[in-house]
Amino acid sequence: DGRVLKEDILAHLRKISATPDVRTKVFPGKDMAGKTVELKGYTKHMWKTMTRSLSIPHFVYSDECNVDQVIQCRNKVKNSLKDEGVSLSLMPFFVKAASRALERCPELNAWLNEEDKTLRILDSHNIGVAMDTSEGLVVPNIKNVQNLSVLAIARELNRLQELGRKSSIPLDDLVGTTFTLSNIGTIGGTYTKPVILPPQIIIGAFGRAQKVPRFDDDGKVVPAQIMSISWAADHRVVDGVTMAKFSNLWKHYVENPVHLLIGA
Ligand code: CAO
Repeated sequence: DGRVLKEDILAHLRKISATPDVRTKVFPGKDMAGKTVELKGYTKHMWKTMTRSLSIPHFVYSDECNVDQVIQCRNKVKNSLKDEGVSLSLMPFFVKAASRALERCPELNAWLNEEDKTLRILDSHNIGVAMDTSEGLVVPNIKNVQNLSVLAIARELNRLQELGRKSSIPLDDLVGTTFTLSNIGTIGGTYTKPVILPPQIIIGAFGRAQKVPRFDDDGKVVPAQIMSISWAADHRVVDGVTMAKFSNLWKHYVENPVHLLIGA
């Protein structure tokens, strides 16, 4: 009579578990099957840092950001910069926006000392960029972003990406990070919850920008490039209002990138 009975499900389960195809199915990465892989390099370091992060009470704050203007801005100069050997992506704008927002919220550019229960506020905006390399995840930083133009940040990022490709980022580029950004949107994914890298107290992450319908000021539906942003803050020392204030500032700079092009 069309009903699926318990016996039907059991019969189906017996059938699929007895099918040789299912049991001996070959998955991609077959050569790795049965092998024990030793954790090394960047992955070994990730184990240590992420285990330490587990003890941090994460407060996650998410929003969306319209990246229409910043994309237009980048597209206007992308090709001419390429001729000069500079690859300009969106990331240098995001990094500069973080530095501008930190100028207004200096208490977020800080290291937490858990033993002393003190917060060391830092002058230099050494902004770490999570980077996917053949050796795994690594987070080199761009030093003194507060003194750098968007173009100078792009050059630095290009240098670090080149070193990352060769897995030869020197220690000096890996130490002293005060604030971190992670752009998983280069690969995919709409939302992500980032994990703080102690002793830092904040990390930001971006999803993939996508063209979606939004209302304009006149109530008309218009296409907009929207990117999700998520900030994770150490809730022992950062409250939600401070996080929201910082996020609004960052968003303001990215949505109005002309402000990023004026000054350093
Ligand atoms: N949405 C849509 N497109 C994006 C994007 C986003 N959020 N971010 C970058 N893009 C675009 C870039 O503009 C570029 O476009 P073109 O091909 O038109 O030039 C393209 O994606 C590739 O960018 P890229 O990777 O060359 O450079 P980038 O500066 O944007 O990113 C870096 C640099 C280091 C962030 C990136 O290479 C990377 O490694 N991302 C992965 C980070 C990661 O692993 N995070 C997870 C950490 S937790 O495990």
